Amino acid sequence: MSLTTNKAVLSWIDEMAKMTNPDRIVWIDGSEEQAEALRAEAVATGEMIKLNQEKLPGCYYHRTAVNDVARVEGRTFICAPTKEEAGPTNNWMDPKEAYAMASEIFKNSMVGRTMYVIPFSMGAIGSPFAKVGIELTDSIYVVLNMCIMTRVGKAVMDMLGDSEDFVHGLHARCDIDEEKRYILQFPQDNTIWSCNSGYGGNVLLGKKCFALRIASYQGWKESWMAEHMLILGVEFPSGETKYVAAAFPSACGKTNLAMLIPPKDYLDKGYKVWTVGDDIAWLRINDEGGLSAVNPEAGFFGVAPGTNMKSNPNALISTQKGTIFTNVVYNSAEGTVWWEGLDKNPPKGENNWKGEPWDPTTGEKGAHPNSRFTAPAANCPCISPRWEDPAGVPISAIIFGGRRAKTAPLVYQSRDWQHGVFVGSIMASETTAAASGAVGVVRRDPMAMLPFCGYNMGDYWQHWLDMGKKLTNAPKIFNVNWFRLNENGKFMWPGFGDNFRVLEWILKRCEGSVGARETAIGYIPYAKDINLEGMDYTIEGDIKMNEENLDKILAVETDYWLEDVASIKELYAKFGSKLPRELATELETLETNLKK
Ligand code: SAT
Ligand code: MN
Repeated sequence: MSLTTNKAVLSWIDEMAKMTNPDRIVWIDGSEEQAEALRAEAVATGEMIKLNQEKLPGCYYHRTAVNDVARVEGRTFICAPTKEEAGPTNNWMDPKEAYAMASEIFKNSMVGRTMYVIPFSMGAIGSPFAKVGIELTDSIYVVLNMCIMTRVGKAVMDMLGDSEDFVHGLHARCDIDEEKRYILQFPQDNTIWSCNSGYGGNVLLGKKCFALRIASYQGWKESWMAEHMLILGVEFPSGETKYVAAAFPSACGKTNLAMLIPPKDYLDKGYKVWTVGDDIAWLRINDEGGLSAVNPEAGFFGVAPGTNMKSNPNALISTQKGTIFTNVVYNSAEGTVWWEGLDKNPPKGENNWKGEPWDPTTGEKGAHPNSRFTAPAANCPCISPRWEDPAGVPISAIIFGGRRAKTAPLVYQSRDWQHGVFVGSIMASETTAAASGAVGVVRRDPMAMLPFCGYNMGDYWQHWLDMGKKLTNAPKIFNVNWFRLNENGKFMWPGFGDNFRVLEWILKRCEGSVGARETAIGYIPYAKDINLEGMDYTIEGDIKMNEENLDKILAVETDYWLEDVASIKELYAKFGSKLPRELATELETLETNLKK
């Protein structure tokens, strides 16, 4: 039974079915009955394991193939008409060649299998931000994950009506052959083809493929922005809430920041943090000439290892019902799950994520480092009352960040929007060799969009600059670095809940109620203006966090910055004439300022 009479939809499904040749086609209607039947089927075939329903109601466990545990950037392509449109930071394939090559792989790939048709909305149904996608897949695991991560079912097709404006997503597991694994985005065709994977961002096509790669292209064409950003709200004791959006490369604690719990002193005064989203923000110009943002997703696809009641209780609580766990340790005796960093009691006599016998006392990891939970956002104890607001939330500040051992101060503010775009474009993170005190290998990751920008990043930067010109009430742009190390490789800032103190300074800057020191790189706080009250952090030995030590994390290290300038020049050189002139000017200004 089809959920639509939309001719464009039906003829496309027909065409894809002719190619993949499934035994049957099943529409996903978003009902609990259908989802429950699919769960039962997945359990019967061994695709999923039902967990202890008393301890973890509605929760399931899944293992992927051993060769299929993460996104594959090397096999991800932007299939734009020309290589220049994909730009120097993306893999490119000619669309005709890509379709021809992949058609051979998809051909008859669903013989003996079911093709599920998943109509999904990114953004709350009916919101002016929302966009429709349809994913065809032969994986029940994908169906059930999409039902958590997006809004699925009949209402989506009703919203689409007879429009042709939907993302055409095709996924087939095929043989999970790494050599034939392709994640192909065709931005000009509103199309995504993904084959030979069954894992996360490769196959949950609403997430990185649509909500970032395709949507970033749509945003460029339609004057909005799709960004790799969390969104959170800070509620003040007065009851007023201000929102920020923040972009970080992976492994910088994005989910932790999104669900931050303020230090006790603040909680006692009535401050609170609300989560709107932990990974993706879609931003549009609002009536006030500012930017409003929605989280287009409906769930969290979070990294499990390291998540515990201390590091992120809100995330852990979110996973206690209706959640799918992937590649963590299955505790078969209890019907529960475990991962490194959950607690100090790994189960004994169980198998690791691969399903092999595993002895935790050897130090071998039981869960894959990129093992995940897929949890409904509605489970989150601090989910914002406005997380599904169709109009989005107004953004006061945009925050960029990275993991830098020495170079970046704890926080600085850009001089204006154009400078802020520059600050985003030079974002970088260091490999955690930095943890041993050495400065790690720098990977530049502009706006944390390096693997997610669906078109030429030079055009993307120009789009940021152009958006700024349309904003009369633009968010202020900041950069943070929670990961500054001292000479002995010790973290100089505690991170986690104490990051709230930096958020407070940022929001004070937005309302103009606190001063700052102008430096070569932008505005830096006076140490006295970051509240350290009630903070009890020992950097090392008896060196405690105080104003004097805070000053050290706020210092601009000119030599490191000059090294950075050289590396930024290398990045910019790749773009040739696509590099916006404004960014070249900002880089010159930075260099001149540093050499003064
Ligand atoms: O697998 S996902 O792309 O969804 C998550 C990630 O790798 O950032
Ligand atoms: Mn992400």
